Amino acid sequence: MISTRTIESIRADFPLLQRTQGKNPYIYFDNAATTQKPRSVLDAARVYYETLNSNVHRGVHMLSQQATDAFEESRRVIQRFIHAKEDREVIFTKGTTNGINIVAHGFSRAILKPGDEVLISGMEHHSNIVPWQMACEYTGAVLKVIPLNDRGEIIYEEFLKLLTPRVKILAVVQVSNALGTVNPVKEMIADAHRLGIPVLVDGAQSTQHLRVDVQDLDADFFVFSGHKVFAATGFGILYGRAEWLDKLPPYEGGGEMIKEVTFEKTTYNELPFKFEAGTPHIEGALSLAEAIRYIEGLGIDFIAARETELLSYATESLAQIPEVIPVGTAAHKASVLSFNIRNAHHLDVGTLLDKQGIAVRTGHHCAQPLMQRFGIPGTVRASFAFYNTTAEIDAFHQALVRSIGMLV
Ligand code: C6P
Repeated sequence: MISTRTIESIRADFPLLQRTQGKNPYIYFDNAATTQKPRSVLDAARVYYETLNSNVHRGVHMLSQQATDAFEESRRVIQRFIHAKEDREVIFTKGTTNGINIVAHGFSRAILKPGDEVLISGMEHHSNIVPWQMACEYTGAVLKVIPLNDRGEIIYEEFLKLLTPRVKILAVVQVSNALGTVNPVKEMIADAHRLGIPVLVDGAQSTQHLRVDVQDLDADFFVFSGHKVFAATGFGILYGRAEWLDKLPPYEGGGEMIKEVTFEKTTYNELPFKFEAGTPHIEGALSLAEAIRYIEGLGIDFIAARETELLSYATESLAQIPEVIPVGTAAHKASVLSFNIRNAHHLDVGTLLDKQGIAVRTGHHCAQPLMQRFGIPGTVRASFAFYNTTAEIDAFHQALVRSIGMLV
């Protein structure tokens, strides 16, 4: 726990949080979709273009070398943040979706055979379903799904039953974007490893809320997106244990990922470059490193504690409204409150909240199979970051009551 700063001074770091709608401050409760950026992150991208702009790993000239140093220093900042053993295990990607596709493609080319199984959970985002379905389609492997209970938690006994030597990879989300459920991934990884099964953890919704230590988790792969961690869009991380990354073929061919090219044959570059074809998103890397410095300045434990408080305050607040039907009531949750309003459509609720200056997300949240499990077309989702306040939650409560008055 670090921060002793006031919430007002923290909010002042985020230009977008100064926006208003009409006379009221704008309330941003769509942090699971993307987070707002502190000024230091915005400055990192601007300063890069103003003082360092050049291509990395390519030039002998001063600018290119300085840009390369800053770019590779970002990799080490990210390595330390997620506690990876080596910086070559940190692959720069376009985001979570891209990271999962790189691994699923590698498994479809090098590992999966007909009759093998890929195990995922019933609460996965489409980006941790579709790439595996494609891998199964190409290889004849079979996709298996861990069922959920009515609270939106993995049924652990069912998970253990599905964990057989036929499973060649387990791919599971650490925090569900649609329910907020925090999965016991450390325990799941230990159980999978007892059978020698590698595990990919989708950290898109966990890295910004919880302390991530890939070595302590013993994860084989861990993916997340910069834009959900207060940094730029279009940039993310695939962490992979070096032994695994060495085993998988590259995803894209092109510049940077090669050692030597002839028309007859190409040999591939070492890690991490084997998976980084083409000119990278340089300012994306710099902005993520800056966002991590910002997070570390506040303290990830401070962030986690503050968000736990906000989530329980909001949960209690909505429990006072009889028309609210919560969706996802797991014992262990992070920062996401999904719900429906009895006899109202989630889209109408979201639209009325928007008219009152409150941004929430509505719909299936890119988790259609999960919505099917609950027999609903979608939910209203409020998702919080450390810069949100209980006063905003009070305003949200009042706006929701007004919306319900108009709808039911
Ligand atoms: N969820 C949401 O509003 P990308 O788009 O690659 O940065 O992240 C994909 C992704 C993968 N896994 C989980 C658990 C996610 O939540 C997301 C993105 C956003 O919930 C946009 S759909």
